[in-house]
Amino acid sequence: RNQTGCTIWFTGLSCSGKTTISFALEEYLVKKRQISTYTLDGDNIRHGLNSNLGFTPEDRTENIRRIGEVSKLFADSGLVCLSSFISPYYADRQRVREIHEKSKLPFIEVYVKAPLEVCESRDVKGLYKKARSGLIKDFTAIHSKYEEPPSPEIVLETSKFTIDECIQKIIDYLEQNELI
Ligand code: GGZ
Repeated sequence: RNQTGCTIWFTGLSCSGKTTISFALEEYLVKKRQISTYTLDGDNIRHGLNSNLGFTPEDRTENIRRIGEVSKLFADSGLVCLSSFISPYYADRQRVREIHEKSKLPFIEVYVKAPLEVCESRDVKGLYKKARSGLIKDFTAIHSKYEEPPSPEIVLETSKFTIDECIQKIIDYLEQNELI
């Protein structure tokens, strides 16, 4: 299949479920549909390309700007690029969207939505606890703002639906828009 690439951009709080959903979707696309994907997340970006950036507002903006450019390149290569970052600022996400639109590459913003209380109770890495006790500063939703996307392509409420239901919603969108 001569695949047209796109970027699926997951935004949401720490522990909202971005990585879990993106991995489940990747497994479905690769194994069930033989569609090539590439995942960008904190693990492969914040330790490499963006290892000089922290969590000040300026650094987050630069983090997202670079990731947006890289996502566009992967999408342009024909892959489904799965990018999972808190990406807390509306203007930064809009800029990534514009970068894609300029290159006529589809950009699908997925808001992975869960109440702070739920994210905090999951606390997979214990970072909320550290943020509450002051060991981590500038933590998103504790001392640093998260701007909800006003018009994302897809909203996934991870505290109300299963992972399979969430990825099905993305699959339906991709099929309806002839992206897969
Ligand atoms: C938010 C932080 C912070 C602060 C470290 N604020 O749950 P995680 O651990 O695995 O995901 C979070 C990740 C966020 O990095 P992003 O590149 O996605 O952020 S942004 O889009 O805002 O640039 C969390 C960890 O890094 N982490 N310190 N202060 N998350």
